[in-house]
Amino acid sequence: MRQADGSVTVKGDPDHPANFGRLCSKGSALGQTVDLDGRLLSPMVRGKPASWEDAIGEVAARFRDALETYGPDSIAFYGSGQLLTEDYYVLNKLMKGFIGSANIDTNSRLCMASTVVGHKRAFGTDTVPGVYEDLELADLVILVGSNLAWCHPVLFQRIEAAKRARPTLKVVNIDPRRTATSDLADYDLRIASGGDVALFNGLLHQIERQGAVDRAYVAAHVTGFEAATEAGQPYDLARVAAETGLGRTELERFYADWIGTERVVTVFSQGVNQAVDGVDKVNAIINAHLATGRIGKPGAGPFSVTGQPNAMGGREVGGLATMLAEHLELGDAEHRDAVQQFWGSPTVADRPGLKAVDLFRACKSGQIKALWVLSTNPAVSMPEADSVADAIATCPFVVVSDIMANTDTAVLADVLLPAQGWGEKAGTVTNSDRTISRQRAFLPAPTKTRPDWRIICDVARAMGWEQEFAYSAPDQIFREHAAMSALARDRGLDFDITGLATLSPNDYDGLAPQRWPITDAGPSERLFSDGRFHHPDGKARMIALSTSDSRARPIFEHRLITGRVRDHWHTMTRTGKSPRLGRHMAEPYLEIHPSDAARIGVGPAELARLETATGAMIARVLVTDRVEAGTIFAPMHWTAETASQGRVGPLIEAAVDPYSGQPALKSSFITVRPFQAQWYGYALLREDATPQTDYWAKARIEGGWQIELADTRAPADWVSWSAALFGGDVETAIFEDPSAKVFRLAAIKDGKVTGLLFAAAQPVAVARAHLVRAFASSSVGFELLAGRAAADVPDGGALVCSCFGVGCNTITDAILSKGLSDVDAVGAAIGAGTNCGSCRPEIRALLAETRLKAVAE
Ligand SMILES: Nc1nc2c(c(=O)[nH]1)N[C@H]1C(S)=C(S)[C@@H](COP(=O)(O)OP(=O)(O)OC[C@H]3O[C@@H](n4cnc5c(=O)[nH]c(N)nc54)[C@H](O)[C@@H]3O)O[C@H]1N2
Ligand SMILES: Nc1nc2c(c(=O)[nH]1)N[C@H]1C(S)=C(S)[C@@H](COP(=O)(O)OP(=O)(O)OC[C@H]3O[C@@H](n4cnc5c(=O)[nH]c(N)nc54)[C@H](O)[C@@H]3O)O[C@H]1N2
Ligand SMILES: [Mo]
Repeated sequence: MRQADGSVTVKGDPDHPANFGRLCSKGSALGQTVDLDGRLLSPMVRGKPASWEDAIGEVAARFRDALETYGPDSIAFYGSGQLLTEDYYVLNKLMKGFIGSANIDTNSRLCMASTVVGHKRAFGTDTVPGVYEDLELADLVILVGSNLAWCHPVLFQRIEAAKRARPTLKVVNIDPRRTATSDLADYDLRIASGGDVALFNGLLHQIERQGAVDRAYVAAHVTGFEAATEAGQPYDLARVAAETGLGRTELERFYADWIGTERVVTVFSQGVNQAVDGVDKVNAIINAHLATGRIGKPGAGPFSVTGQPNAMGGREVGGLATMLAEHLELGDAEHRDAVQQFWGSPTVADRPGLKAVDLFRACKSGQIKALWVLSTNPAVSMPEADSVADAIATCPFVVVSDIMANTDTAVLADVLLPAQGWGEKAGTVTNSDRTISRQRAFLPAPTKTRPDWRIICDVARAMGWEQEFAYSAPDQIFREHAAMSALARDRGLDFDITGLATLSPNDYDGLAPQRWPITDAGPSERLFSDGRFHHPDGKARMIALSTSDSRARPIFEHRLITGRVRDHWHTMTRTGKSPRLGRHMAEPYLEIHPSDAARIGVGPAELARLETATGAMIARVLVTDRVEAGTIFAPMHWTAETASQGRVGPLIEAAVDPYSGQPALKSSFITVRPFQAQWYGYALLREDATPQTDYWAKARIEGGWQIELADTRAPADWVSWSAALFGGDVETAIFEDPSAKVFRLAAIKDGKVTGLLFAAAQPVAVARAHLVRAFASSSVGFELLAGRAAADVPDGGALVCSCFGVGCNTITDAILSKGLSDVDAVGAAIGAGTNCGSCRPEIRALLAETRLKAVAE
């Protein structure tokens, strides 16, 4: 909702079947991320603003030129699960049907590709059998490589509520780390990174040994049972324990729970997909469900949860180099003919195109002459990200469609095309349980921006395909897509939304969320309840699996796991704009076990340098037993825009799963060394600035920026150094307090404090939450240089609840003063944790800590 003052407030839709009106912290802060700051507001050609006509003309001419001179495979598109289905549909149509190559891949290759292949191996189609209600109907929910509390907070809360209502609902969390999700779990299995195939092969072995196979189901609906169980034979407890690092008792308990519970849902995401054996992990999980017939039933089944808003929609329209639209097969000549006829296109790609990692390698080797990147930031999110950035810089012609002007990828482009963002454009998305939802425009779009589908059609038309891309609104594209799904239906596949092929523009606008298949008989529920799958014999396949880690462990001594934090979204191009969201985690960090930290010689809040053969990173040290010794965790979010060396992508060798081509983003080998800082600093600024220090990381705050700093050399002269940071024409006031060993400097302009710097030989200890809050007021004075709150001013402490801006001190005070005993009571008293709920695990930890302290005192 736009307010009278132009700001935006965001509320959930209480009637939506997936979230019933709940939003995550990022959704709730959307109002802070949709302003025009940093937006790309005009087409740009080689750094200069250009008209749409010129920009589109340039793109079409260069693509045509590449096509005619070097052939279709000299062009590549790299898209995103954050495009809408309509955008994706026309992008795929343009590449596969008109340019005639399948060189269109997307960030879904980094996200869902292993699940797609695993599903197809098992079911014959890429189908998520379950529905979200299954998580509530289950008696046992297994989470494998899924930090649901932070990454799918709304689903997390649905399970949490179900467990509250029915405490016998058991949850097991399988992750090498202890995460916020552990909070919900009856127990964790702290599996060794990469141990999942062994664990689930072991489960299959136990299922067979303990007589838990559903023989009738297997006989009627499954092939490959014998081979799969034979491959599972060697995985007795001893072998599984050796490969997973788990104890025998833990394993026995898990196997007994799984085997003994008919209604079991196994949820999985990136801890499974992003591995060299990601597809095998997916099939290892599905094998266990097939052997016991626990699939397609209420509260039972394997359940892949996707990440991006439209990762599923992208799969439906064929937005990967390895598939055709509507779940049809690129490798099947009859499918290709049907597609070509439907589109009335001159050609159709007849072999798979380049998958993400190879696509950027082909940019570097010179095969790709023209590249279009849409709605994704590969210079940050790809493995070997330095080399990917080089490849993009080297490619002769690069177009980037984005909503932001200065992403790490956008700065490498020849042409920038300004897209309309969420809230400005309209279309549809599909979520993890096959529910298609409408996204509606409710914000005025900046005048020179266009929706992605339109930009793509503009280019297609300018390349000469006028008629075939003559859409004037997204509903026209959607109807074509829905009609095209008849091709899949007629070939025995389950993707069928023909029931939506004749929607009027009005019906499309008012389309209520619904799950496919959607035939004339209406939408459907759970799939595979009849035991019929989509291989030619109608049966599902179990896959014979084994394990071997053939990768030699190099000299690098730590295993690096990467992933997400609660309040940031990927490369932060939007969440980085929100002061509220930046406060939970304000800089790149690594989690390291106390024994490793001691051995390497890095202490809490110091900095460390992470290194591999492909790149390096500097990050803040968080000493914690949330990770095992030998394992490091670092988040994926920081970019060259937000930190000096905070990108984790460059460290990651681009090893891929052989079937899916998905990179192993969760297990690299690295070295960790102390970063030898001469000094550390913390600065608050009114204006953005980029310091010349080895380490800096900046985050938005109300009324300015905060920057963490460190360098291997101290400036010769602090005053001129600071003046440069704070913008030249300022006066500086210095407060030296030798006893505190902190150097304090204030920058003053027109009698107002415009910047503060705290510097010290050790990591700077000042009350950041207090400073940030106080700095928001334009009338701040020198008292801030104290670095902490005055005795009579409450210091809320580090931010816990982003939605309502509640800090840890406020929560602890409320717990003590009001005698609060659980998370709901805290919510009722001060609101914290009652919106998105993703901070509930942290509030619970504060409750436990406060209680412990109270007992000790
Ligand atoms: N806050 C937030 N939420 C998000 C996103 C975001 O950027 N920010 N992104 C969205 C997207 S696109 C996605 S794909 C999802 C991802 O959602 P998740 O998959 O839940 O997120 P990750 O943090 O990438 O990884 C999950 C867990 O896998 C564990 N793991 C690592 N290696 C292994 C292993 O070998 N075995 C097992 N069993 N576990 C392992 C990690 O320790 C980590 O806790 O999140 C979505 N939601
Ligand atoms: N190390 C490591 N790397 C990872 C992962 C990991 O776990 N670890 N996870 C991987 C996964 S699962 C994913 S999904 C990827 C995500 O990685 P990316 O897709 O690279 O990250 P985003 O920041 O989501 O990039 C989206 C871009 O689209 C822009 N944008 C937003 N809305 C629109 C729009 O409407 N139109 C257009 N044209 N642009 C828009 C944003 O400004 C931003 O630049 O990262 C992958 N990389
Ligand atoms: Mo993702």
